[in-house]
Amino acid sequence: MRVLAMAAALAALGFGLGGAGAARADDGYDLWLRPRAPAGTPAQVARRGDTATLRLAEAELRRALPAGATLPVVVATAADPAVVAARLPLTGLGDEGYLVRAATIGGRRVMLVAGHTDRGALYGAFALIRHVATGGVADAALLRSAPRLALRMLDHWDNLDGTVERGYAGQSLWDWWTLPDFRDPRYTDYARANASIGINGTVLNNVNAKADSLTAPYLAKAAALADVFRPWGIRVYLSARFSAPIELGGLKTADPRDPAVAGWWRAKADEIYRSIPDFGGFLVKANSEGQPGPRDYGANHADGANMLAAALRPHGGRVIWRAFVYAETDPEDRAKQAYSEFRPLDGRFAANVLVQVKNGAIDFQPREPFHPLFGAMPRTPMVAEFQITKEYLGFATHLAYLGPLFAETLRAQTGRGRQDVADTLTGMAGVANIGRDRDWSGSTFNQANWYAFGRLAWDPDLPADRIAREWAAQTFGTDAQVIATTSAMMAGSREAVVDYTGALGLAHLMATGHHYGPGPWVRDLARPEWNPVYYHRADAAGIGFDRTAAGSDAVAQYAAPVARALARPDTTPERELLWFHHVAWDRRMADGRTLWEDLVAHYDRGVGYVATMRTQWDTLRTKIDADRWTKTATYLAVQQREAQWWRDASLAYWMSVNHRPLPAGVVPPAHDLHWYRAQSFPHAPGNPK
Ligand code: GCW
Repeated sequence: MRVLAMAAALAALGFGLGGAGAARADDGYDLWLRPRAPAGTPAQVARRGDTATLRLAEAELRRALPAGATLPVVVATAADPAVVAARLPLTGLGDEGYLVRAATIGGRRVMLVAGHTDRGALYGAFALIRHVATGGVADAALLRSAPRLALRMLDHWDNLDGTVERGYAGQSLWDWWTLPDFRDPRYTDYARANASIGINGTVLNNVNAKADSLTAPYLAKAAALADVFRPWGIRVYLSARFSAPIELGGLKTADPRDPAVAGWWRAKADEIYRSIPDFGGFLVKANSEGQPGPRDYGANHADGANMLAAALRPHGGRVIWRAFVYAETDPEDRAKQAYSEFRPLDGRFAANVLVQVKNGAIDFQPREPFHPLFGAMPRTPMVAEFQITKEYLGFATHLAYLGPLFAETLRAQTGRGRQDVADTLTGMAGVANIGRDRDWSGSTFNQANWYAFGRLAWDPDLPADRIAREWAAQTFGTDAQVIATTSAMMAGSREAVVDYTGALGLAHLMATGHHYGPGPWVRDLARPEWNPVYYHRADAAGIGFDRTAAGSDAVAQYAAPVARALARPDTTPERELLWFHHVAWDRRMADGRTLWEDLVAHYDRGVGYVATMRTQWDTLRTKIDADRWTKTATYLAVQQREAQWWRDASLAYWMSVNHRPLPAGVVPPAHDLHWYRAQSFPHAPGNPK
């Protein structure tokens, strides 16, 4: 007891933190914000101006910067007379950008942390902290940056009963029951973590929304959270259920063209802004997977979005309308449906509507080609939606660093001039991987996905491996071996998941409902596009979905240069081959092997990568605190078992279809296909009924 208390006291004082060596117990709560100034004389930090946000910036710097390591630091906004007098290059920073550099302010040489707004200064403070925590020399700091994307949002799929759809990090962080009275300090810690990576918006509730979240008691709860988040530069948004005028307002219809419906939403918006003056707006999932929407009344998505937008416009709010639509009545290739429905509406949306498009055309698979809507709606502000929570990449247990996945989409060339996907965006939304687990995200390495999402939303050109190293230094300390090893593990970890779940452009091969584990054999679900066999189309001769002109012609949705390349198997990247083409098992691949041999090799490579990560992690045993080391080691063992399961089950199934032997030397699956098909997981997490 005594020893523990002593250790805790020392930890509280900041001993042993942020540096190499000396590992201490750590439950991961501090995320990447661990570096803390050693006890003793605090760094000199002053503030010019007095807003809640500037005070936070000052406190963060004081907390993190080691004394004497820097010039005295001054936090200020650009309009401060002393900053104006210094004539610094502050133009072009916009509302949220920052400049951090040595300057003479009021006759003193200082490290200035400035922005046009106090939010910019706060981001500058976090940038300086990051600079120092990743080994940068404080006095040499010359940091200047403004976010490329205006909206950098987390979408929580949190339900009012505390469950989280596709959440694997425990219950919802929002304790709706004790709100608005109790403002759990975790809400502040959440906002602080988000501000440190530039997140400026959060959607509190699931897109599969209940109308209740728009009732007065729930609005009061949302308002309490908004109060906590505001000084950190974060606005609150709510998912709105389109049929709320019926459920809450007693109207007979939710038809967006009905004046009574529009009036109900106007009054609702007025009510919301009375308690949340900076409310961000509504996120809407309409006419998708059973959610109500304008199509129920013969109206289109623009009619629905514009009606809500009109209610929010007087208050400066926005509608974020999701393009994730596919209808059971539509026999068209699911990958084509969002484009077919939304592309003709370009130019028809009100100015305060943004269309939110998933990174790929199906659904957050381990790999998807970029969504053809990016670049195809030049008159509509677009938000790219990514899934940070790992619904299809191993839940919380698998180590899969998603920086490369995000970057792959953001930097995909749209085929329109030199434009990449990031160039087409106004915002990025990430489906949060945050819950009430002590470590927030279900594992230490999952925290890196939250971190990478924020960093890329700020600057989509940041290299994913640089983000990984930056995260590792702040999370584990600046020991070179730790950074090199963890970032090497992370680098190929997402590709490993692709390899062991289905490479070469395969997708949607998972088991039903909970989406845990393999189910490539599934063919009995009511809607064709819910079945894995719909996606892989494997038979004795070949495998893959023909999306060329001879098939569904989804390739025609891309700009001409991209469409031309994707029209032929030999000019399609092999990693996307089976997404666009149905090809023979015997097809020769670039490396000379047949497609079947190549696919088998990918499965083995994926499993092998996990085995290597375990060995790499073992080398860090003495360098990382026991808590985080042991949990990660255990999860890696789970991942290896499950990667093997994915590989074995998939191979057993493919062999039952193609009747081909495994290439020489390849280890056969441990069980027969029947065994894999018989596995059932009735209580797998993240799948609330
Ligand atoms: O990926 C699917 C998920 C659903 C989710 C839906 C969506 C919120 O399996 O759980 O519902 O996407 O994005 O709307």
